[in-house]
Amino acid sequence: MAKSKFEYVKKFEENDVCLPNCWIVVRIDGRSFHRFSEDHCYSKPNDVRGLSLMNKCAEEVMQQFHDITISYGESDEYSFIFKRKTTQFSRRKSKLMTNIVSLFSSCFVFHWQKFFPDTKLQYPPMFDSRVAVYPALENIRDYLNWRQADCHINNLYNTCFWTLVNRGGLTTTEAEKKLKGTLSGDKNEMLFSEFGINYNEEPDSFKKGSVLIRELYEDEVVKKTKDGELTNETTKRTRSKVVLLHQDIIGNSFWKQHPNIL
Ligand SMILES: Nc1nc2c(ncn2[C@@H]2O[C@H](COP(=O)(O)OP(=O)(O)O)[C@@H](O)[C@H]2O)c(=O)[nH]1
Ligand SMILES: [Mg+2]
Repeated sequence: MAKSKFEYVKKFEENDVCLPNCWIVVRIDGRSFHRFSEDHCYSKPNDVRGLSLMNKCAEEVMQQFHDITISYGESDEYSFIFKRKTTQFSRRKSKLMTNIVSLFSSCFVFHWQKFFPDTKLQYPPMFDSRVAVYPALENIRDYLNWRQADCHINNLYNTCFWTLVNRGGLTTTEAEKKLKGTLSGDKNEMLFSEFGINYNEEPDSFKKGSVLIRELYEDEVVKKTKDGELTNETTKRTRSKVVLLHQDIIGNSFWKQHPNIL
């Protein structure tokens, strides 16, 4: 087809191909979810319905994009890690981040009612997304460590904060003041001595966040003839499914158990 004289405008587009041989991370994050969670009566500090909806959306993203080998979610964010050699969208950053964030957002709305049957969605939620590329195993491991450490720090703080408010009768300002400058040991101690809460016994889904990986399993299927007719013989087929875990990914044991993820 002949090119129009306007075609030159394409040259103004930026080249945004991600560096080769690097892990590509796409992280999405809810916009103003502090307000969104208030407006939709999320329970504090963790709303199981909200977290489960986030996990469902991430699972759908992984079902659509097979080169994502692991995803990690906490609060209103999710990180998706593409394998090093992915050629998805020719590794174009804008294609990767926009397709993932738009699929995630539409799934969030699409599945809302299943997870919040008694709460009307008040307005369309928004998510941002960004891309980072990591060249070394140490860096991508540290990226995931960073997010899981963030989950731990926030969850410990929020558990203390809401226990002081809901059970200790403090105002939010008083609770904030009481927690200012405390270390994690102080917070554990406060929960235990003042409220009899052993932080270690809190659910792993809150303490560790959510990890989605693919697990291989064998499936037996009936063999077909060349013409597509069923026979009496069966054959084994390896398939994969996305599984949800709430485990520590900072230590080495998870990675020893799943050596092919990164
Ligand atoms: N009550 C409640 N709030 C949540 C939950 N998950 C996320 N949030 C809120 O979402 C915010 C997410 O943090 P951040 O992205 O930094 O804030 P944002 O700019 O308001 O989206 C948290 O600070 C909480 O206020 C939840 O399970 N329960
Ligand atoms: Mg947010």
